[in-house]
Amino acid sequence: MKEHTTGSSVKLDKPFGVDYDLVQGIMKDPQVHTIRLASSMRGHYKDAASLEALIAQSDPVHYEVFEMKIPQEVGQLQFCISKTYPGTVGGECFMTKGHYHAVPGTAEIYLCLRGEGYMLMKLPAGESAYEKFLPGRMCYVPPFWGHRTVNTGDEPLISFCVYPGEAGHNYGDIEKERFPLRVFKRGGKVEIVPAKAG
Ligand code: PAN
Ligand code: ZN
Repeated sequence: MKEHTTGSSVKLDKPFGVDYDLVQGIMKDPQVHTIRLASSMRGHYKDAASLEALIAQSDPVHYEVFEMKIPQEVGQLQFCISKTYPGTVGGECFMTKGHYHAVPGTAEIYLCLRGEGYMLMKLPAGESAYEKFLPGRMCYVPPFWGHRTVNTGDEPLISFCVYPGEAGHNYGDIEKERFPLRVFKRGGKVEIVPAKAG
């Protein structure tokens, strides 16, 4: 992962505005810009050998997140642009790592601006769900549901996300449990399959 803090001097204790480039799917002056490469996705794809080949070849960007440094406090709202690139690893579509919120009873809204794909979701007890991402479609992730974005298209999948200030992120639990569903694209056909069968 590459993460850097930009020089944005916006003060967050007073009302402020943020500019977006909705064509490129970027926040123009973010305070935090996170870039996750293929090499930060080890352990997430079914075909580990294909991932290693991709890392050796070019280690492409999987996704980027653009954020402001909103205090992690009750009453605040976190928001970001999440941009997942197109591509596959052994036929499995590029995706985000996925997480639960560290404060698990906090929901999230994803409004899809561009691209297409799915939000994969799961509860700690194992129940899973998915929602289609298309421009103009919003996905509501209820409290307690882990969530991961998957790009099934040929262009970046871009969403604007909003969630409670205190939510935080818990990557460890879902990494151990694994998502019950995987999304593949072979010969242009998208398939959502149980992870065991994938
Ligand atoms: C999003 C995600 C973003 C990147 O802002 O953080 O899509 O995915 P990972 O955090 O799983 O790497 C969000 O759900 N925030 O809570
Ligand atoms: Zn989240």
